[in-house]
Amino acid sequence: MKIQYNSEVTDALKQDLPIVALESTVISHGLPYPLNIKTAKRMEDTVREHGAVPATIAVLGGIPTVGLTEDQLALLAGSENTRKISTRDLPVVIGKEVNCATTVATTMFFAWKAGIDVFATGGIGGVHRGDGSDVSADLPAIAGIPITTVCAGAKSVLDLSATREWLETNGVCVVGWRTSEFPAFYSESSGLEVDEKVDSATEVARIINARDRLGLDSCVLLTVPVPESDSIEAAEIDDWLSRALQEASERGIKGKETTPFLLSRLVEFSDGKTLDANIALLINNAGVAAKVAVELNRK
Ligand code: PSU
Ligand code: MN
Repeated sequence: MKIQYNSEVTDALKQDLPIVALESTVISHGLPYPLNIKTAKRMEDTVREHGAVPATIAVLGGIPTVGLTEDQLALLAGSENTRKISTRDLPVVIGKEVNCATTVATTMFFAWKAGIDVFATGGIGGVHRGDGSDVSADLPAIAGIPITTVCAGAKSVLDLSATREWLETNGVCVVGWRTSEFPAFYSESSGLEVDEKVDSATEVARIINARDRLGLDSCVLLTVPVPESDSIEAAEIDDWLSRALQEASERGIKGKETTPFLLSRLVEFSDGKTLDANIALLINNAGVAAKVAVELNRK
């Protein structure tokens, strides 16, 4: 498969520098313009400040692209009709000259193909509330692609206990960054547990190296709570969320529209509080991912 790289990532791969993959659906569908481009750049800068190289991933003109130029990033952030692609879309869109934003599932796939071990996102997809048959393709990707994904747990709009259960059944090692609780995206706590609490990047690297020695195919899911100052109480979110879910069902929102719709309604209902939390956790996750990438790269 042909992958194109920007010059920063080309050099990093050649020199075997630590690299952190970043996704693009959060830019095109997760955050409003122009905060999306600002956040994408801040995530990249945060990775650099921690000593690693950022590789934001998308599909441009049908070509998987690992590491975007400034112009490519601006194009994705500013355009209304970028397609959000998950695993099932890959055979259709590759080879077609379309611009696509990659979700957790597809970003993981291209990161792995490019030999990048660490990936940072906001919150993973999971089992939806109400319709338990709506399960994000992020979950099987997490169970089947052996990299490390850094996230703030699964998005609060989901059925978190069903999502947590899915990860357990499918053998995904869920690690908590300085927490014993599975974070709930906008909230630090969910009442659910992680498999192991870790306090340092060294500890995480040991777990990742052991996964590799075991030859396991699953991702190590490193969950990092949203920074305390931006964390929102679960009870507060529940109220906004029931209104958003009600609206989604009245308006017949389905499939891949569901998550972006719910997230944007929550921003309105919360007067921007969920947006601040989302941005804070994205930047924070990028920093933790870079620390892990640097540690893994130490040989
Ligand atoms: N993290 C965020 N905001 C987002 C996403 C992650 O902070 O919008 C995106 C990711 O790309 C994830 C997707 O893969 O939401 C899940 O979409 P769905 O529930 O339709 O599978
Ligand atoms: Mn879905």
